[in-house]
Amino acid sequence: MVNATDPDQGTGGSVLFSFQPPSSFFTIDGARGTVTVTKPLDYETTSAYQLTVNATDQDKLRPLSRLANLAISITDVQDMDPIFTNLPYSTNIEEDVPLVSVAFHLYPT
Ligand SMILES: [Ca+2]
Ligand SMILES: [Ca+2]
Repeated sequence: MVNATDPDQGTGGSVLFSFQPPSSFFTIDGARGTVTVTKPLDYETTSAYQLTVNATDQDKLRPLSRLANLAISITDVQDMDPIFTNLPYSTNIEEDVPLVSVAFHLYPT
């Protein structure tokens, strides 16, 4: 939630928020300043967002505005499966190898 005050009286003291430019992942409630997620977030794709909030008063003749930065960091959650690399795997084994011989080894990285 972002917050702004404007000491002017009437519409010149009434503030509306917007993102500048608009974000495709977040919206801001113009009157309350509440920032909401509108699209699924993915830490593996984007781990942080830099947004610019514009606060504009509602004076009809000479609206005044100011900008502020909003930094949003995404926290990683455990949502990825392990990935095999260097696929496909194959090996040759002679038919008369002793039992318990190592046939193949996979390395976890
Ligand atoms: Ca004002
Ligand atoms: Ca993750």
